[in-house]
Parts: sequence; structure tokens; C-alpha cells
Amino acid sequence: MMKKSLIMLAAFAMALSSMGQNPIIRDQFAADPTARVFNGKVYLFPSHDIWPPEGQRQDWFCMADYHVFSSENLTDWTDHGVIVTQEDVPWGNPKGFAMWAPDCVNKNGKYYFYFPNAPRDTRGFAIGVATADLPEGPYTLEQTAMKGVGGIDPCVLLDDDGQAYIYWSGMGIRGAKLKDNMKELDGESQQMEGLPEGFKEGPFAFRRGDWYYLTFPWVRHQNGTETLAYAMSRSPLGPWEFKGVFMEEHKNRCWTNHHSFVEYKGQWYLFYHHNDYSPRDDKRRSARIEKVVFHDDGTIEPVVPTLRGVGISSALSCIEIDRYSRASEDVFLTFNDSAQTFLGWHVTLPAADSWVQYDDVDFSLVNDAYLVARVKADNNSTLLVHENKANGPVVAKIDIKVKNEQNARRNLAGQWLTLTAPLNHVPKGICDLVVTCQGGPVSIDWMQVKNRPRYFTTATSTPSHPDADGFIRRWRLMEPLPQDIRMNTIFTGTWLRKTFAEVQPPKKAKWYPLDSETYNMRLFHFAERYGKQAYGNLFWCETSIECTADIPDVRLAVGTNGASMWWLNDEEVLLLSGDRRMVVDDGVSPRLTLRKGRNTLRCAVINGPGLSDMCARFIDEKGNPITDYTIK
Ligand code: FUB
Repeated sequence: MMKKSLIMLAAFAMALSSMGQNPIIRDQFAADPTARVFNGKVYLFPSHDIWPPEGQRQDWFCMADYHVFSSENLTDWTDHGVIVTQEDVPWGNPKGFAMWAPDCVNKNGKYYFYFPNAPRDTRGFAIGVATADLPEGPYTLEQTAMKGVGGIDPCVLLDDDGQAYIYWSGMGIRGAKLKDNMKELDGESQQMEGLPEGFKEGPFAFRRGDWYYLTFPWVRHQNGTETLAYAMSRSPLGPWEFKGVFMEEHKNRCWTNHHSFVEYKGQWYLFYHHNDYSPRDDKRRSARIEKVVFHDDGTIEPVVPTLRGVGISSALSCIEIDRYSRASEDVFLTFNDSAQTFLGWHVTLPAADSWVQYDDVDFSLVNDAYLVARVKADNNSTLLVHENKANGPVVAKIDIKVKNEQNARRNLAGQWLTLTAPLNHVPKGICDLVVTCQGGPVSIDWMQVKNRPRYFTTATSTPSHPDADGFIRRWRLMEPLPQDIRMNTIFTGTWLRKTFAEVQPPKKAKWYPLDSETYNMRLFHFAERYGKQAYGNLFWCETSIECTADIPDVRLAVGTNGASMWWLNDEEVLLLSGDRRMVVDDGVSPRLTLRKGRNTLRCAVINGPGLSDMCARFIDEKGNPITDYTIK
């Protein structure tokens, strides 16, 4: 076992939180991504680009170790830590910094990790093997490099009949059979025939149905950069029929691209890389994913690189709208902090006809919700979020007011603001979001839909209990009776008794059996939820308390906003008069007995201009909560 395996185990628990967008690894560079499905998960074996230490060529690739990552949903990636380092390779140069594109395959329960590395005694590259019982290691390194393989970017194809083939790049792309031990070539390697002229590297070979694919980064023009191209064959070592480019050169001239294909849960994906977090240096790259479509004849539909990547984003998650699917041409990205690029970007919509589209947002868990967005504008502007099309239904509209006097005084023009807006329209299920603006330019960092707290759920027939502090959270609440009360100073004892006697629950009133999520019943939320005014109401509330034996010498302790009156088994036990705030145990009754069997506790809470809520519990002589009864 290598000494680094302990580090690996320590890092196991570190889960990367991501939102299913590109780049997928956001706390380090992860280039040359080889993805493999093992044990129902996708494992990612990338190269680990780093900034070159002093003494190393500053404008060149630099890698000293390998990490492995895994994911079950392609959106949340776990970093299992370092599996191989340059210091541990017995035949390697411990200061080679040349741990280029690797691969890993599973044969008969053993994991074989293939990696290029600088040898200790010669120039150039050799390819090493390390084995493990689990994809995340620990890996045991072979003492020598593979014989007969001089080059970089190993890739292994395990055919359906159990035969393995290895491909690599070194003066073109070569391939060979592997022996059963997976560590030695079985015969001579051969040049892969049928591929186009021009620089090629990074082979990734795979089988889909009866077709073998040899896919590779390819420089098609002189002074060009890498495309991703492919050839097909009916046999694993060719000859190959060249089929063309499936991903164009990166527009910013990032020189390399490097990729792998994987089928996961019935969908094919392309893993590839771009220098997203290192815009001025294309040797520090980050892994991305896009979906892949194969035509009926086996050819590959060209893949368009996006920052949106794959996966469905919950509307309730933080949506990094700057990692969009498509946008109008004038839209541009800016790093949030150019000194810390891993903090990502924000997007700017310069004009009224600018738009940004973000695909696959799931609204199915959205109910009573609002939108929160981090936005910035120099002028009063409006941000519009539409369903599916730029002229589709408006999901939410956020007004960015930066020129009003208050903001001007606080110098908020052009500052980031976190603003909220109600949802005008809740899309059903999964839809695309299209963001436009009026009065731009507007910059957006992220947006998120938030469900309002529910406060109540409908009570079931399963009995409930007082909470640990004795508070009764299950009540039947009558729909509120609106009252025209200007001032709560009228709440004298005489007025309350008279009013509660006169405004009894109407026969046809609706009652709602509810459990409260908090110790206090937020009566004003209850009123709002059922479409009533939040202020100026009388609420009737009742609950049933079941005791297995008499509980003598208890006191009812309540707090209400505002005044209230309380009855236990139809006897008045407490009156809170005056303009009250809700304070725990604000009023305490004389000694009472909770009878064996059913007890009915009722109250009426009344409020004028304030927001009503109430809490109630029974306490013993020492003020301790009584909790040994059930509530039905
Ligand atoms: O990462 C170093 C090299 O860059 C890889 O081995 C090539 O495929 C290219 O991506």
C-alpha cells in the first residue's frame, strides 16, 4: 500500500457541492477526464493540473498526482483524494510533473489504473500501471513501466469477450492487445490505420453495439487547436473509417481538448475539458460534461460545449444562471473575482433584446414560493424570468431600483443587491428558463426559488403529543372572523367577555385541524393562507387532550397577541386582557385538574392592528412542562 493512501482515506469524506453545471470540479483543476461506470457510480479519473512550482517551465503542463472523484447523479462529485503521486512511482522521476491523461478499467473485480509519467532515467514518457480492489484505491504500483508502450494518454477497451486492448498516443495513435494480466502487451503494437493527417493524441476507444469507436483530439488546420474527432470500425484495432469532428475547436484557442465517453443510466455522455478557470493559461483545465446523441447509423451528433452541462436543476437550488445553455450574442461573462477564478462568474445582459436560456429546471417541489436573485444594475431596470421562451409566461419579475433617493444616499448604484419577487406563474414540472431585461444592462450572479415556510400541516388521525417544552402544537382553528378594531386598548375584561359571548363560532364555519411547525400557532399566517386579512381578526381555537389518569394541580400557561380568553371543559379558566404581545407563559391559570379521558381546551384570540399568534401549555407547581398526554 502506498504512503499516500492515508491521505486518500482522509480526503474521502470531502464532498464537492456542485449544481450540475460545467465545470464539474470547482475547487481544483481537473483535466483529461476519463469517466468510467463502476458499481453503479460514475468515477472520474482526470489529470490534476497545478500551477508550476519554481524551476518548472511556467507555460507548460504540470501535474504531480492523481485524484479520483465519483458521482451518482453527475452533479454532486465526491473527491476521494490522491491515489497516485509522482514520488511514489518506483520507476518515475519524482520531480517529473508529467502525470498526464490516465485511464482505469475493472477486470474481474480488480481495478487497473494506467497513467503516463516521466521515467527516472530516460527522457520522454512511459506508461505505468497500479492496481486496487476498489476504484478509489488504495492502489499498488508496479515496479516497472509497461514494456513496448512509449507515449502518453493510455486508454483501455475491454471487449465483450474479455479481451483487453490498449491505445496510446506517440507518433500517431497506436494500439495493442493486452495479456490477461492487463499489465503486458500481448504481441506487437500497431499504428491505427485510417485516421486523418494532422496531430492526434488522447485516444479514447469504446464499443457501442457492433461498432468500435476510436475518438481522439485532432488538429485539423495548420496552426490550429484541437477538435474532437472520431473513426469507426467493426473490429477493435481497425482499420478505421474516419467520420469527422464531433466537437469544434474551443473558440478561445485553448489548445487542448481531451475526452471520454460513458453510458450511464441509459444516456451517453461526453466528458471533455476547457480552460474555464484559467483564461490566460490554457494548460490549467477543467472537466465538463455534455449529453451525446448517436444517430441510427452509429455516427455521433456534433456536441456543442456549454457551461450548463448536464443534469436537472431544482428550481429550489441556487441556479448559476451564468452557466447557461444558450444566450444572445451580446451577453458576456465576468469573473466574480479575477484573482479567485474558482468563485465563478456573473452574466451581463447588455440590452433589452439580450437573453440567457438555462435548460431543465424542475419546479415540481415549488408551491407557495418567491424568487431571490443576486443582481446588479446601474439604472432602474427590470429582470424578467420567462418559462421556455423569451416571450413565454413571466415566472417572476424583479425590479432593480438603484436611482431612488435612499439607494443613491447609500451609494447602491452598480452594487450587488439580493432582491426578491413573488412568482407570477409556477411552471409545471421541468422547463427551461429564459431571462431577459428591460432598461439594462443587468448583471446576474444567481437565482433561486424559495418556498415560503408552511408553518402548518394538516393534522392526521395519528395522535400528537405536546413538544418537549409542553407546548400544544395541534389545534382545530376556525376560519378567522374579521373585526373592525382600530385600537387594542378596548380589550377590557368586560368588553372581551361580551364580545366572545356574542361572536360565537357560526354553525357553518369551517374548521381546520392543523399541526404547527413552531411552538406558537401563527394565526396571522393561517388567516393569510386561507385568503383572509392578516390583521383584525377573531380566532376560535380548540383541541382535545386525552389523559390516561387524572393530572391534578396543573396550570394552563399561555401567551397571545393580542387579548384572549380560555376555557377548559367549558369552564372559563383564564383571561388575557389589554394590548398583549405573545410572550411565553404571559398568563397562568389557577390550579386545574386534567381529567382522565378527554378534556377540551378552547380559546378565543382577538386582535386589531397586530399580527395574531398564540402558544399554550400546561405546567406543574414548579413550572415544569406537563407532557404525558396525547392530543387528538
Ligand atoms: O494533459 C496533458 C496532455 O494534454 C494530455 O495528455 C493530452 O491529451 C492533452 O490534453
